[in-house]
Amino acid sequence: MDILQDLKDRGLIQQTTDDEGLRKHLAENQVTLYCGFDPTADSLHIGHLMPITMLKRFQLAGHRPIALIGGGTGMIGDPSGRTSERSLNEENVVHGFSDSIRKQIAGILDFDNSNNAAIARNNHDWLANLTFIEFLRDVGKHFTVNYMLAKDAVASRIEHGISYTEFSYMLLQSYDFMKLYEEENCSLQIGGSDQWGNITAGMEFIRRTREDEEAKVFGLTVPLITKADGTKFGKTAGGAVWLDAEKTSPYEFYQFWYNTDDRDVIKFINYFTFLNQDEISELQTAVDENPGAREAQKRLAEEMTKMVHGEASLDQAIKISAALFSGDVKQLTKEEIEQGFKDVPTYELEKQDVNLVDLLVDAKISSSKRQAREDITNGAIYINGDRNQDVQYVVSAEDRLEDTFTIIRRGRRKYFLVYFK
Ligand code: 383
Repeated sequence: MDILQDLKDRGLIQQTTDDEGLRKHLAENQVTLYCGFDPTADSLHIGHLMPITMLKRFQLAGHRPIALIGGGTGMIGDPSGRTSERSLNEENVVHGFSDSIRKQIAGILDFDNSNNAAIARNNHDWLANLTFIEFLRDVGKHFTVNYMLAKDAVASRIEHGISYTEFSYMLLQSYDFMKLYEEENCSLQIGGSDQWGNITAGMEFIRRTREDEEAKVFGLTVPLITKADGTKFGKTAGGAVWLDAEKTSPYEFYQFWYNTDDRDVIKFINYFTFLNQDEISELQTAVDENPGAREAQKRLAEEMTKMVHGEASLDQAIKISAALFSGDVKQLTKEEIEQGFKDVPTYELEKQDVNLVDLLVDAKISSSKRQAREDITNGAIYINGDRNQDVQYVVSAEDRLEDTFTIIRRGRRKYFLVYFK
C-alpha cells in the first residue's frame, strides 16, 4: 500500500520536502515520525485532530509515531501563524497542561501495539537542561539571523515586533528534530502548514550537524482547513471545540460535526475519518441524492465522537439528539439533560408549585400573560414533551424530571429549561 498516495487522495497533503524521496523512504522502511503539540491550554482542540489522525494513519500503515509534548517549547511560545506575542504560563501550569494533552493523545494512538507502538516524548526532558552557552554554541551557531528573519513566522512579525524569546523558538524545534533523529531514529516531522518553517529549519540543522552520514530526513504538512461558507473551521458561537468532555460535551461535539455543511462534509470525512474510498463514495451519493437525510453528517459525527469520546458517550449523544429532535425528552437522565440543554435559555427557581402562565412569563418564554394564555390555548406549549393546553395548569413536583428539571418547549423547536434548585 502506498500511504502517501492514500493521503493525497484524501487531500491530506499540503506539502512535502521531497515527494519521491519520501515515497521511497516509506516504502522501504518502517519510518519513525513525529508531530509536536505545545501545552498552551489544558486541552487540545479539533484543530489538532488532523495531525493526530495523521500520525494514526502512518501507524496503521506500519510506521511508528511519536507524539512530542512541548513541555519545553510551551514555556517559550511559537510565533508561527500568530500576529501577536503570547503571554507566558508558569512552569507548573505548563506541566499540568502537558499531562492532560498526553492523555488525550494516548486515547487516539495505539501505545500498546507490539510492532510499532506509538510513544510520547516531552521536550522539557532535554530543553530544560540545556545551558545557554551550550545552546548558543551548538545550535545558534548553525543558523544565520538572515535565515531566521526570512521565515514567515518571523518576517510577518517584524513590523510590529517580536521578542527575542519567540524569535528563538524555531531553534528549539530544530533541536528537537535532531534529538529525535538521534535517539529515536525519527526521520519525518509532520505538522500543519503553519509549521513548515520550523520543520524545514530542523531539517537544515540536522543536515549541517551531521554532514558525515548524509542524513535522510523529511517534512510533511497537512493543509489548513477551509469551509465553503468562508467562516473559520473549528469555531462555534461558544468558542473553540475542545477534545476535553468537560469543556465541550460529547453531545456538543457530536452536534458540531453533525452541523457540517453539505459542501464540506465529504471533504471532512476524508480528512478526519478512517472510512475507505468505497464507503466515502456511497456517502457522496447520499449527499447528492438525499441531502435532507444528512446521512454523511451523521456518519461523520458518529466516527468523530466515537474516536474522541468512546462508544458510550456517542450513544448518549445520539440519544440526546434524538430526544431533542422528537421532543420526547422524558427518558433523559440528569447528566444527559445537562449536556443537551447547556446552551438553552435556563430559568432557575426554588422547588415549588408554580402556575404555568406565570412561569411562562417569568422565564421569558412568552412575552406577557396574555401571550402565555394564547400560546397555551394554541397548543404551542409542551411540558417535558407533552402538549399542555390548560391555562389553569400548575407545574408541580410531578413535572420535574429527576426532581430538578422541567423542559418547556414552545412551538416546534424552541426549548427552555426550568431548573428547580
Ligand atoms: C513543538 C516542538 C516540536 C515540534 C512541534 C512543536 C509544536 C509546534 C506548534 N504546534 C501547534 C500547537 O502546538 O506550535 N511548534 O498547537 C499545532 N500542532 C498541530 C499542527 C498544527 C499546529 O500541535 O498545525 C495544528 O496541530 O502542527 O498549529 O519539536
